[in-house]
Amino acid sequence: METTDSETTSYPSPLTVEGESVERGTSPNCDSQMTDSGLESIAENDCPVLGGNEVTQEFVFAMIDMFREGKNRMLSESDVVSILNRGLTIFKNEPTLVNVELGETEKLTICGDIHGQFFDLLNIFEMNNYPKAHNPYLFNGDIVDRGAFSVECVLTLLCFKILHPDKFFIARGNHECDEVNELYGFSEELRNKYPDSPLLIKKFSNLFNWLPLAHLINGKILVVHGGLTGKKGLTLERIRKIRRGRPPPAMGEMTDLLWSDPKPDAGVSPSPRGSGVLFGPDVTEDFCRRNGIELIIRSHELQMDGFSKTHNGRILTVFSAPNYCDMHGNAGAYVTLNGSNLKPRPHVFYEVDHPEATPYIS
Ligand SMILES: [Mn+2]
Repeated sequence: METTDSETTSYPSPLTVEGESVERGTSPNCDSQMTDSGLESIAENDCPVLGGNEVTQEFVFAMIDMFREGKNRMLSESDVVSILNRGLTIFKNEPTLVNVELGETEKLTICGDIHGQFFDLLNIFEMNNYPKAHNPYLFNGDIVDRGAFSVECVLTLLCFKILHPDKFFIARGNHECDEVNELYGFSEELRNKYPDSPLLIKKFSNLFNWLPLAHLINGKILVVHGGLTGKKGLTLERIRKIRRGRPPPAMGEMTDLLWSDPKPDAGVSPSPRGSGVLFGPDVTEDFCRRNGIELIIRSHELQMDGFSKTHNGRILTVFSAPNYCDMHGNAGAYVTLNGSNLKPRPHVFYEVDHPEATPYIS
């Protein structure tokens, strides 16, 4: 297996997408006037304003550019609520297990944990191109917590979901949950960035409750944040029937999908994480055989090389937060798949600089 990205990488301006450019504003402050056209206000101010307008590519790239400057400037609370409402409508219409059908020539990029590392997220887009209808992505959970830029990460990914609802996918991770966010940073970051909006965390947590739990690529590859369950006889049908719109309960299949990890020896045992289980290669083999699954792609665990294969090649773990928490020295990886052969190809990358900001390490 190839372990490094040998493709030619290019580093386009964040404001340029395939020849379309977005006007930069010049005003250094955020006291923007709402105008009838969102685009006008983007051009007039450095702070993009959505107002009641549609989320457009111009808006999204102006927002990314504002975030990239790293001066902690934020969208207005009402624009965040508007993005959350639009995202919620889309996710409520998606099933618990989303079918992704890749055509012969279509490529899909799968990313693992991002954990608030916004500048590393942008680096992925610069290496692998920004999300577009013909450049679909699947983010496999744990977008928020730990890193200092979770708000930037989650808003960026939600905007791409709104732009390309059928070609951009987000799965729930164990960190897309308000109880976990209270312990690992996202809630605190939100309080710091929106001190006058104490109810925003509830809006985020409601959206998180509706994120799909898993994706099925061409019927052959299951993508899930954590892993399999300790209960016998798990089927795709049972995953499809898991009720969402709620936080993961203390135990059960929903919780296992988000929290479990593979282990080298056979059988199922309690997880040291306190949630989910550890499952052996026999559990994986049995699940794959009974459900016609060739490969499980999951995330959830730090990988020093960004990815690893285990369980006789049936499990591929991908982790996309390089130098996790600014201290682990690990590489990150993302995986690309082509519809013609569904062979996963890992691309390894390293951390980039980010503005001074301390990760949330409890
Ligand atoms: Mn996780």
